[in-house]
Amino acid sequence: MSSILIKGGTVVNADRSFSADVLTQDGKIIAVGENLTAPAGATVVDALGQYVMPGGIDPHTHMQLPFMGTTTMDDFFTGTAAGMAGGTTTIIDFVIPNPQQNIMEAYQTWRGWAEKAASDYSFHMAITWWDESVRRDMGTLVQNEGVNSFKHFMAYKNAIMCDDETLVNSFKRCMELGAMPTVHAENGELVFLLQKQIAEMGIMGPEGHPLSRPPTVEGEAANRAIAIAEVLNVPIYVVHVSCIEAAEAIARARARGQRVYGEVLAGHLVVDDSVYRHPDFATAAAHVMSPPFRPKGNQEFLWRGLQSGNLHTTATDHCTFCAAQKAAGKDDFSKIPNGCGGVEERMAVVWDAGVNTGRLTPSEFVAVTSANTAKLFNIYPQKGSVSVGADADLVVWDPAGTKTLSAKTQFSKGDFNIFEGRAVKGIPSHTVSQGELVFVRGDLRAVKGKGRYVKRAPFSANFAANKLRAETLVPSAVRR
Ligand code: URQ
Ligand code: ZN
Ligand code: ZN
Repeated sequence: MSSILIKGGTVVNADRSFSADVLTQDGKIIAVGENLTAPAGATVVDALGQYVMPGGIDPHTHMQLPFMGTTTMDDFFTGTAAGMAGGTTTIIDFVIPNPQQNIMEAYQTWRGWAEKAASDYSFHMAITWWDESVRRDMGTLVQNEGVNSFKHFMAYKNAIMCDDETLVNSFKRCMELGAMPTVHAENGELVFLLQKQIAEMGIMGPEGHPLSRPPTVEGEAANRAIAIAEVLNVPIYVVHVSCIEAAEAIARARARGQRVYGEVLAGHLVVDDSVYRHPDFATAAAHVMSPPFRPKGNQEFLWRGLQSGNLHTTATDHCTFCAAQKAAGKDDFSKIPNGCGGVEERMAVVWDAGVNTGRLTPSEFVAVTSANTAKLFNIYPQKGSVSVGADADLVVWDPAGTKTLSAKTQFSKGDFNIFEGRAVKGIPSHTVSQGELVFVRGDLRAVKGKGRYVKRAPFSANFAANKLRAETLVPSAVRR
């Protein structure tokens, strides 16, 4: 294994930034400090005028996902390679069993697919149905396989949608296991009805997609999931918060002291719903994802959520379909495969629109692109920190570097870029994954199969308070 000395940079962690060199050896960070010397044979990276940050962690990707009758364009190799080109060195993807499919069988299938990954990866397990076997297997996944988070789609009726019975059973199981429940918060019954009503009005183009999923549909589901978590006294993580209604639901719950966490997609931070009114079907359809891009005003509210600490992580929901795949819905928007890319652009977009505008400090940038995800899914400081003993997953960030984001130059296998034409200032000059240089000023050196599965231990004391919770809920006067 090799050694890398990153000299002359400013180290930025979520808690502080300071001038220091960083030395890696055998895939780990072995020294962080002033005037370090390079051991014989070490590669030296000149980081003068640049930041040295923990490699990005994207908590929400779908590589090689079979969905809506097709499979995403990026597989676990091309998707993780694209991520490394953008400074992301770990992804948390999703195992999504079909309803009635044994979840251990689905888990093994996804583990097989991910063998080709170029960078480290982990999995949230989606709970798409319920019976005693699911309850049992959730325990096996937590205790034996290092899964500590379970996803619940409240949308996608007649496919992977959870009803309240499944939500309640699964959230309760998460509490027992010390695992984090997460939700895709859209009311799937309302979406199903609105899709039919909009079609009956003769609106079949992509402009119908956001009309069938108004912010209230997301706000209702967010409030419902948060209320279920509150009664069961389990934390909850809301993925791809896209609108004011959902962000406010989280802020209200947090103001009451409830442990609720929110994720924001880079796309939802800078793209608005005007994209659905583009005259070109392929362009409008390329932006069909759920929750949809929202009217102007929602984006600034999401930024305020990150700034205020009511929203915690940034992700991409990288789920790339090409124009031919999106054309499945050319006569019916509800048939357009839902999903957009972003794994490569997330960090540059959040830096350019977040740090360059003064919304975020460099440390806050590290928090929302890496450290907070590591903490919420219990892999900190192995990941998400430039510190001795941590994995040598790093990004050397050139704040003066510029780039125009485009499908023409992206490494992703998708044929569209939701950030097309966006000129950004602040880009990765070097990415280090497992102590190896995998990206150097445009030269991507991803190696298929180099990625490792990252186990995530369950939490413990946090969730054992349920007994206390029951006692505080039942006033002493009626307790026997
Ligand atoms: O809903 C998700 O997160 C998956 C199916 C990706 N597609 C999407 O539109 N967000
Ligand atoms: Zn989703
Ligand atoms: Zn997703």
